[in-house]
Amino acid sequence: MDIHMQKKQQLVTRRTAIVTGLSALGGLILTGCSKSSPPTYGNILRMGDALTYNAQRTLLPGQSLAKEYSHRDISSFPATGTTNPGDDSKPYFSKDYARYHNNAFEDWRLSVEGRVAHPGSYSLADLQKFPSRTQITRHSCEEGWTAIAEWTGVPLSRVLQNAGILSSARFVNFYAYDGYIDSIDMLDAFHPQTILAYGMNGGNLPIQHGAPLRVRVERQIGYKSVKYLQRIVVTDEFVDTGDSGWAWYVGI
Ligand SMILES: Nc1nc2c(c(=O)[nH]1)N[C@H]1C(S)=C(S)[C@@H](COP(=O)(O)O)O[C@H]1N2
Ligand SMILES: [Mo]
Repeated sequence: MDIHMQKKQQLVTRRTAIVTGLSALGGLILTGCSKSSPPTYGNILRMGDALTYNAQRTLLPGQSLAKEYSHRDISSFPATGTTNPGDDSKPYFSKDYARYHNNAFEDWRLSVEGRVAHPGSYSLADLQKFPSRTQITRHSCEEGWTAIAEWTGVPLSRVLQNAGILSSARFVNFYAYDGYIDSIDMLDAFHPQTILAYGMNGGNLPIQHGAPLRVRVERQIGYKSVKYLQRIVVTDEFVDTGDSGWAWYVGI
């Protein structure tokens, strides 16, 4: 079963649990949620959800860092969900990805679009020209395992600033070659440990971990760290990306 099927199956049970929980609270009405609010399902709306980049900017310097580890803490690291979008025996097969893969990602480019003054695309070499950040962090998967690795990449904030992010921006959506989509708010997007990673444990990012580029969102659970990045779209509206039965905000 592929990750999307797994997500769908699990979300049915989760949604039932959530709705049951909400009814127990006394008939909260879910349909009151507007399209531009993320599905927090009756939790208090976090500040980051409601404010624009402009408003969030003053909060950015005060953000706490996820714990960083040392080299001797690095562990074995399972690969989950999609492990190679270039595998034509899989339902998530991407012809484009297979082509880039066969060409060592030489002509691969990351597209940055939406609420930015200068939409454009970046090759791996372009991204590697920005100052890099390396961090050893613990990944927590919702399936119950954790693992520690070293990640190297460009802070997402650098790329967004380079693209001229508009002050009305509120969310950053990630689109991957296997059809996977997820999004974060500006507090996470500009968090110093949120990086577009092209390196893992001192080498290139391996295929099974999202080559050539994945996100690392270190204060959120594993499924926010989208692998096989294709497009980044900045929006001023919350876009329901379809897996809405899963908690959108999953801080750890
Ligand atoms: N494109 C894409 N990104 C993804 C996934 C996926 O299936 N496809 N799985 C997510 C989940 S549930 C986890 S736990 C991590 C797994 O990363 P890993 O395979 O490097 O361990 O990637 C996340 N990002
Ligand atoms: Mo996961």
